[in-house]
Amino acid sequence: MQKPQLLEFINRMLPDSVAIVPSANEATRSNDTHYRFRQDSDLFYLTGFEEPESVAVFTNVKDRPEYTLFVRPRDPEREIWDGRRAGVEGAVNSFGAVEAFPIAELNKKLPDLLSGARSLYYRLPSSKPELDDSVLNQISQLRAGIRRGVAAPESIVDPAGIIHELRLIKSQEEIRIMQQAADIAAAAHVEAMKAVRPGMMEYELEALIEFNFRKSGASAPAYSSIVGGGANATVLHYVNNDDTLRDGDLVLVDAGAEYKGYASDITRTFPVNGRFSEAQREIYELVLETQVSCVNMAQPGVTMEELKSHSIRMLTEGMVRLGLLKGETEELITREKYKQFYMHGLGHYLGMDVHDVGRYQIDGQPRKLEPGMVITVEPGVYIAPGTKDIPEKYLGIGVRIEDDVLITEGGRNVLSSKVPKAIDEIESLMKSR
Ligand SMILES: [Mn+2]
Repeated sequence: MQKPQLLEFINRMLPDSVAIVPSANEATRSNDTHYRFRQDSDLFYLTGFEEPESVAVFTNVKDRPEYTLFVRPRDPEREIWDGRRAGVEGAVNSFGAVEAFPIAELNKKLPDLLSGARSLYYRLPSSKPELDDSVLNQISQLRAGIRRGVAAPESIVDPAGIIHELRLIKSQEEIRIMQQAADIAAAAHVEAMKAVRPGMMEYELEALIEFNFRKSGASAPAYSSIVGGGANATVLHYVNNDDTLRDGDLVLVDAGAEYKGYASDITRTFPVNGRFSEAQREIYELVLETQVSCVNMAQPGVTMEELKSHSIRMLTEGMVRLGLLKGETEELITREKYKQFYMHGLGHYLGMDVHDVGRYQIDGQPRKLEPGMVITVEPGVYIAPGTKDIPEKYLGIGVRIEDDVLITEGGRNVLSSKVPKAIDEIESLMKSR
């Protein structure tokens, strides 16, 4: 079966062009053991093919759209160790390639594939230096034959220009999968809220969340899960998760699942003992109001920049109100004083990659949101212990709230809405446990 996006990609290629898209490489974890293989998102998007040591070649030469896969051949001996391979037969029968060859034959076939192509789509450098060498070598050989009438590609174009724009706008099928990825993560966050107790370790909560991901069929967390209790929540990339969760502290959980190649990315912050303190409530309400306001603003025509500016304004006003910042809001914004407590962006594109591809600017201007884009909205306030000249009650509080938001014709659809974020909803869920 050929994916619809594969035909769309070939259609958008220049006439008389060839595209070469390689697989990801296996990554060593230590010595002779590997991380679980994850396919290159572009290749997976176009073909659905999930094996390493593969290369897809797309041709649009003389208006003949074709798709050839180079793959690891079947090998009963190796398959005992590493698992089943589709082989050249499977590449044709299950993945819609018009032709397929063993990967070892790629170099031999390159002259045929490239001859007659006026443009070559190839990302330089790719993940495979030896493939870069073969491709460039092949082009120089074709050029050497130009006087004999051989045609060599005149331009080498990064295929990401087409593929990443396609990936940015999600199809109905992709949206369906992303909703499932969000549902899986939302359910895991709910389980974490129900299970957390003072004295638990952060990694126990991490394990519970990731158990729920896998139990629901997710292939893995979409990124390293963050479970930060108390002041650990003020460390943005806290991933060790090896501290004790203490009575009276909040815990920040940033965890998303990868399902059928697509990511979810959800953050919730909730009290370890089930009740927000006054000070925690004040910071949390500020972040929540800002987050809800930004989510409600997200719709076609609005830019990520506008959403971010809106979050900066609301958070800065709130920081003044709470005594975290002193001075005029305008000036605090201009001088970026809010960055002491809100130092990251408001959100990002979400898709196969958790920080998904697609341009944020077009011709130097912020790009407008369009139906089919999925973004995250994730403002936060982080008050590091030891911060001077602020009310002491806020020290060590870190709050972030993050949802996955699909932009629709009429506005938006919050994919991650199945996990509560209002204080009374969180407290009543935690009370019922
Ligand atoms: Mn995120």
